[in-house]
Amino acid sequence: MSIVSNSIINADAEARYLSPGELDQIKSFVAAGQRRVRVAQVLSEGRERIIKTAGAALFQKRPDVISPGGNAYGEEMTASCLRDMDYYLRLVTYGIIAGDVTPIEEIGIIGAKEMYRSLGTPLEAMAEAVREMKNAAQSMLTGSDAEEAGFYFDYVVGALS
Ligand SMILES: CCC1=C(C)/C(=C/C2=NC(=C\c3[nH]c(/C=C4\NC(=O)[C@H](C)[C@H]4CC)c(C)c3CCC(=O)O)/C(CCC(=O)O)=C2C)NC1=O
Repeated sequence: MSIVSNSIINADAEARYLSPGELDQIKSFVAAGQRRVRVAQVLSEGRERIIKTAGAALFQKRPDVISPGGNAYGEEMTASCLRDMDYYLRLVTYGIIAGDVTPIEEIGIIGAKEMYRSLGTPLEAMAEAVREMKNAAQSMLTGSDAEEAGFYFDYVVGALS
């Protein structure tokens, strides 16, 4: 949830106006809005390149996952793997827009580790895939834009590790 809806829910629960502290936080959220939209746009438009580059880097570092017996072995499984990378990249753009990791957490993190364990998907390789997407994404961004995006990729890496 974004800081705006969160603050409103908290204030209304106590039937009060937004506090000066809440208004200050909303002010910084709004001030950084253009940057967040710009970063999410770059990642959305660059999604194919990001996934292609990151996928190639992952399979080079972890050839075991696409080798016989590997979790992403075979055309169909490799496609599922790249699709999962696309899922996480999409969730990262949600986080960037919301200025908050909650959408990522709710959609893609809660229960994810257990799910991957039951599928036999190596979590370190999944985290590595997200790290590679961060690298690919950061080559399309500069300065504070790269930093902004990096925060959300790092969150996913940490949550899957
Ligand atoms: C948006 C929230 C969301 C997520 C996160 C999600 C993940 C997700 N990944 C799955 C499978 C999978 N995920 C992978 C991924 C990989 N295997 C590897 O070795 C690599 C490390 C990695 C790619 C980087 C693979 C190969 C499968 C298929 C496994 C199988 O069918 O046995 C499945 C099982 C069902 C299916 O195949 O669709 C789910 C639910 N689904 C969702 O709705």
